[in-house]
Amino acid sequence: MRRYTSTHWGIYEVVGFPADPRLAAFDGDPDPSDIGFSMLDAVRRLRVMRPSVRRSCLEHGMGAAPELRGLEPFVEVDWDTALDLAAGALRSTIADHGNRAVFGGSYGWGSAGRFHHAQSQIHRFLNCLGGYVRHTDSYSLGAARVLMPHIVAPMDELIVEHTSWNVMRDHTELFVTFGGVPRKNAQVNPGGAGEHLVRGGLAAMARAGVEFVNVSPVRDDLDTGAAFQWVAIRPNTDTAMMLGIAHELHRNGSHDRAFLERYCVGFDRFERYLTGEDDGVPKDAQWASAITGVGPQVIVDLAARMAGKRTMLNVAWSLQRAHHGEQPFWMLVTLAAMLGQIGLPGGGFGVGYGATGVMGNANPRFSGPTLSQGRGTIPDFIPVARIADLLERPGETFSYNGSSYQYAPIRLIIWAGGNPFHHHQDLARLAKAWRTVPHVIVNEQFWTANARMADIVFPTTTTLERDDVGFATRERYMVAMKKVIEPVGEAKSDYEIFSALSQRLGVAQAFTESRSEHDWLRHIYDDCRPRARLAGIDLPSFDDFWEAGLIDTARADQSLVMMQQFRDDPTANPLRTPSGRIEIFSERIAGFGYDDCPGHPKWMEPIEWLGAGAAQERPFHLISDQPHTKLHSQLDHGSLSMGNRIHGREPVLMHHEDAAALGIAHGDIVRVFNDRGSCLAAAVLSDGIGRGVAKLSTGAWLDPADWRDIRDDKHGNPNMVTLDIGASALSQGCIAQTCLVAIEKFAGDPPAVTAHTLPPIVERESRA
Ligand SMILES: Nc1nc2c(c(=O)[nH]1)N[C@H]1C(S)=C(S)[C@@H](COP(=O)(O)OP(=O)(O)OC[C@H]3O[C@@H](n4cnc5c(=O)[nH]c(N)nc54)[C@H](O)[C@@H]3O)O[C@H]1N2
Ligand SMILES: Nc1nc2c(c(=O)[nH]1)N[C@H]1C(S)=C(S)[C@@H](COP(=O)(O)OP(=O)(O)OC[C@H]3O[C@@H](n4cnc5c(=O)[nH]c(N)nc54)[C@H](O)[C@@H]3O)O[C@H]1N2
Ligand SMILES: [Mo]
Repeated sequence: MRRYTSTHWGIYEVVGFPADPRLAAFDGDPDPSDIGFSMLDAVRRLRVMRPSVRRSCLEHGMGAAPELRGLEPFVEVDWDTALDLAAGALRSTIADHGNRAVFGGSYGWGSAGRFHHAQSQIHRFLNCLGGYVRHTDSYSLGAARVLMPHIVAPMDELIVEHTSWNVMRDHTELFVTFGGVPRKNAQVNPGGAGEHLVRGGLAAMARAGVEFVNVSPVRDDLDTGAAFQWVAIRPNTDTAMMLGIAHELHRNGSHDRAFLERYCVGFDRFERYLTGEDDGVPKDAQWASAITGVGPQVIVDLAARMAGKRTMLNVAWSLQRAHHGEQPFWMLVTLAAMLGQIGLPGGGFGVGYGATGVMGNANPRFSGPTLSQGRGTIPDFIPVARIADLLERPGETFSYNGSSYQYAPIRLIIWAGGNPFHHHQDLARLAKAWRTVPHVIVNEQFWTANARMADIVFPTTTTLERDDVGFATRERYMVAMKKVIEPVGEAKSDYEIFSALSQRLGVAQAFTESRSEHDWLRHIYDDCRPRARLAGIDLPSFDDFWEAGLIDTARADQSLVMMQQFRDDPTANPLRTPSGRIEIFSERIAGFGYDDCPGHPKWMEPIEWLGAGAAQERPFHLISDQPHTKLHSQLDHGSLSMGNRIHGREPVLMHHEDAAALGIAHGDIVRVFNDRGSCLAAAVLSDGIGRGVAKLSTGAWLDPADWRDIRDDKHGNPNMVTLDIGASALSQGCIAQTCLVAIEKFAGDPPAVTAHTLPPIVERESRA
């Protein structure tokens, strides 16, 4: 009987179990990801071995000297001691300050299994205690998640309804993407990638003669296996380029008036802006060229080709992780509406082909097994990327999606399955705010910066150390995820940890419902069988599933065309927007009165960009994209990720002429900096990146030169320099891609990289 495990980056077969377990590619996957092969070599290194408590908390009581977080040794204790301390801090915080004082947002991409899903576990636990301050939206799609339901459809709906690869192969003639179709990103899918289709999908389209155009500061984020046109755009200016194309279509009368009338509202209002009737500035190709750095003729040509061909437009999610990040998404939909091909096979738009694996995948859709998170009574929340504001500004008001809210006064942070010292922007600011909160409790597997900045660290098992069920909608396979190795050290699962805490806090029954881990796996599996049946899938009994190891839900002849039903009959199948149609002008958004997100798509200068005056002192626009060798900061110390390092540092991609002007050679260590902070990285030179652009992938574990004043990183963590403000008052989304920096060659001997070392730990044995 074959044995499998499943991860966000794919399914792997476990061979050699139990004597010498190894992970092998799953033979049902046409393009397996290499990321998984470093799981076993990384799993025993840098682990949190035993429950660990920051020294002051043990010596002087919980809450002592929070300003010393990250500076003091950890003292290993037994499970009961650590659990009692954590339960005590939760109990007294809630008793004295209420559940509003507990931040359990706990964002992040913890492991893929559906039961040991850290977010579900922690939210369920905190809801059993009465509630907590939660987060909404994601770092991934902060601006788009808020915008898109107003103007077309919720992102979650669009994501799983993308026109499938086979349809694009047969019908698309021109595929124009803003930000590539990065296959490196399509390795990953939240909850599990079953079938990696992006490489094959792109290659089949190229073989069928589809023309590709990649509008991106980086050439190689598209790989079709054939030649394509690269348009090196200035970062964060895509809205202007799309406006230039729209203006050209309009000038020639080649926009589809019938489509705009039947399926959209508000084109007339937008038209006044486009033509300059509103503000005296026609948004023509010349105008767009001055902003984007793309030649006017390129824009004019592209407009003509789009109008004459079956055209699919696409945007990378990164475009909306930027200041005014709503605008490129809104403008993309507007441009597609002007072309009038939405709902036709191979035409229309995509919002993120390649951002993860699922877009374009037509396997059956149903929600798989899930653990109920329950319900608390605390209404407070933050848009996820407003964490530093929350900690710095209790009681202050923030705007979000048409309303005003207040930041709750947080006194306890509890985190499982995410790493804010990886994911958040302007980490110097976050670290300062973090050191003012009385209590921080973290479940972690590895000694990441998030673990180091905690008071109590509970050692947590990895996927490889427990049984689970894997499934993600449209990803084809339901996987019996079987334990591969015994827990490392004294690690326990999040479920066991929260069960033990709930026991101490008097809510064990509510949290566990008296179920063991295996009772739960069976329960959540059985619970999803009726939903699967509605999607035409007859799942076998749990025992048969567990025995088989894997279920294939694929059906023959699967294909999808996004928004086809709406096109066929917009009256019978209206959109869930206020008008039931595509909103090129949104009365609702206009009514919110936000200057930074008006009623129709509009070019507004980002706070930092290459067109701004500040670009003279900080001449590079830094793109911090997703790493191809890992998922965020996970497996940073694995062999795949380490193999990509130069002198131990993360590579930063620069144009060779920019580097030459600064006396920087390939492989040199450089300092990337601005007034927020700095990091060291290793220069990699190329002609496949725009002038004035630098690209430093995320994921290098934070490695401060000085933990007392976290400002300068030695390893290549771009969030030392990124900017921490909201995309707009509408969404408050993360704007990691809006960031100017200076770069210089590092003079002298670079400091040693220490990211992958343990913090000072007083071992339990040595104390006994
Ligand atoms: N500059 C910049 N910053 C960015 C981005 C960017 O483009 N540029 N992208 C942003 C985006 S889109 C995202 S989604 C975020 C991602 O940010 P995160 O999701 O926070 O990053 P990860 O490194 O995946 O963190 C997951 C953590 O959970 C731990 N973990 C894994 N499994 C388990 C488990 O079962 N239990 C527990 N308790 N822990 C577990 C891992 O060890 C790891 O430390 O980063 C954001 N940050
Ligand atoms: N291997 C791997 N895959 C991942 C992840 C990972 O950590 N590792 N993370 C996953 C997650 S959580 C998410 S949210 C998705 C994110 O998916 P995306 O947001 O799409 O990913 P990025 O890699 O940040 O950016 C994609 C491309 O956009 C380009 N780009 C950046 N700024 C601009 C711009 O202003 N204009 C244009 N035209 N292009 C621009 C960059 O050159 C980059 O190559 O990836 C997912 N996939
Ligand atoms: Mo993300």
